[in-house]
Amino acid sequence: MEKKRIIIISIIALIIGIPLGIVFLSQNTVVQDVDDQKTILKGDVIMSTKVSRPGCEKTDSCYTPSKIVIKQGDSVTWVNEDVAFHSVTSGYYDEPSEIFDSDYLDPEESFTFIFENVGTYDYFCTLHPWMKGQVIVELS
Ligand SMILES: [Cu+2]
Repeated sequence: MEKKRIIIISIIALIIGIPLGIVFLSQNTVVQDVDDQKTILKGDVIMSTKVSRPGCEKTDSCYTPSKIVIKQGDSVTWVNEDVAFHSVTSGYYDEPSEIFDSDYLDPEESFTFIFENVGTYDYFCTLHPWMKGQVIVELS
């Protein structure tokens, strides 16, 4: 009698345990993939987590760094490390300049633009008006 009970409990444990094990395995795999991606993606400017809510503008950290100085002909790569969508769009929220526009960047997605001309380029996020940054291009 006792043996039968143990066998039944073991079978139930197996039935519950196997799917749980698969879930844990697949979760570990996903985490691994994200880690791998992060080491591959190299950005000059990062959109970090929680910038989709107002507040980052107070510490000038919506784009990190918010101001970057490069030489003429250099490129800048932005990486969206947030879990929300963002954009890198030239100009100001109420006045886009149409020099560059990343469109919506998915989490972990990046955008690169080569600056051929000297100048100061303001940019913003079309989804979050408080997100502002600047690229300063100097003579090489
Ligand atoms: Cu944004």
